[in-house]
Amino acid sequence: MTREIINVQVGQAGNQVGESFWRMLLAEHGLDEDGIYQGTDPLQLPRVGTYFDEVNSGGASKYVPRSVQIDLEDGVCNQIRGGKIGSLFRPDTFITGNTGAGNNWAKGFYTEGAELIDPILETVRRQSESCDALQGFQLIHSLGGGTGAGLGSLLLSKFREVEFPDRMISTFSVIPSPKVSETVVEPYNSMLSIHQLVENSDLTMMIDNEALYDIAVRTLKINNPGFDDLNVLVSQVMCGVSTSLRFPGQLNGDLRKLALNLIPFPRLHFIIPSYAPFYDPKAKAFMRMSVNDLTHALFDRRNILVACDPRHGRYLTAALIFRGKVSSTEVEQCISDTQKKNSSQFVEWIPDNVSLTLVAVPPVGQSQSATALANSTAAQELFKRNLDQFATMYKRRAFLHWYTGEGMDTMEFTEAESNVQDLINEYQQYQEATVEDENEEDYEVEAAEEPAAADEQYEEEL
Ligand SMILES: Nc1nc2c(ncn2[C@@H]2O[C@H](COP(=O)(O)OP(=O)(O)OP(=O)(O)O)[C@@H](O)[C@H]2O)c(=O)[nH]1
Ligand SMILES: [Mg+2]
Repeated sequence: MTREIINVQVGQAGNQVGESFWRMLLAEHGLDEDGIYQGTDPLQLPRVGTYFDEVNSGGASKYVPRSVQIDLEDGVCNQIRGGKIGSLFRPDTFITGNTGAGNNWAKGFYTEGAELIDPILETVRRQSESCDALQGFQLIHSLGGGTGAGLGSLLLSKFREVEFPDRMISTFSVIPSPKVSETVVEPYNSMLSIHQLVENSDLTMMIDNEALYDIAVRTLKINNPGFDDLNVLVSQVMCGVSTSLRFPGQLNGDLRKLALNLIPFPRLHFIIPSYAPFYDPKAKAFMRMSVNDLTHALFDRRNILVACDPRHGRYLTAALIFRGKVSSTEVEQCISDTQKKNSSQFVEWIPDNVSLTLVAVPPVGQSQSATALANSTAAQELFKRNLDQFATMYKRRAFLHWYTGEGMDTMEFTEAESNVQDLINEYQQYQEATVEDENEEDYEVEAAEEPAAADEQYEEEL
């Protein structure tokens, strides 16, 4: 049975990335821009229902994105509506305001965004009612602005605490980089968002604009990459990540199974994706890679979507997805070789921590590809980068009045700071942990801490 996912895209980055993702998804499932099936591969339709609703249109089947498009200003959504695939979305799934959140997380979470929450939840509820067996949500948003970050966080908390407490919540979260944007308060918005994601997301795929920018310049040879260029990369990765959810395969067939294999501890659900091949479209020769090359590329820093170095950390778990005609024995051999050669980079206290999915359908225009989802302790580098930028300004309380002006308490900044610091410490603790740990008490402390943290959150809610 196909279990449905509802896509929710919020803010400029959310909607622009989302549009690019939907276009690629159409092509992958053999659907044209009107949602009519034109494909030839019998594997394209059996699980198309993961992301599309099938509706009857004049006797023929039409496939419509199960998606809600949200923004506090209407520019980007209007562009999507008027664009190539604009008429594909249900008109009543666009929800926009006209003020914007002006890069202010507090406006997205507490004021402007909060005013829009009822119609949004109403629309999401309606989408969920037409599902047979909703598995959960996928939120696309940036963490650096006001709407995707603030209103996006508010939505997650409503899903988790009120509307859909037992559904899986996954996010594709675009992390800000000074290479791509110059807004000074981005470290604030992004820290406040991570603070929320720790509690209210089950599985967060981190998409770091810094890494996207480097891949576009270095591998794709684009001198001055724009958002369109970056978003194609994101879509490739999103299609890679969701492959096992959309096509028949043996492993990780839904979000819960995927999360089960990837998340050994509930707070540590921040996934570092990598993908291969990213290729310069002008250099077609690069497109064919051996299984060995693909496997190597997945663990190569240059193919990783987060600007961090996995060699500085250790892999807790990883899920690898290979697409196209590849031999399973060959892939298994390559993975096992990689793990043996770099054994110190994989924690030894989770045996078999790399799972493998093979899907016969390759991406459009390619003969094969590979995606990795890594839960690596190197994620702490990204959080440290953010924490440092945050702390430098927060020490002087710079720009804080914009947030307190929307009724926000500075306590929330302090809490976000210490929550992210705790997260970094947890990654470090598991990075150092061994099978026979001398400090058994550490684990007991850790085990006792988790329910306490949950209590705290519970009290806050009250
Ligand atoms: N990869 C990518 N990043 C984007 C895109 N658009 C914006 N960003 C990044 O997202 C951050 C800004 O957030 P936006 O998504 O523009 O903001 P918003 O959610 O619309 O919120 P407000 O405009 O502040 O109300 C910056 O870090 C930008 O670099 C996009 O299309 N692709
Ligand atoms: Mg905006």
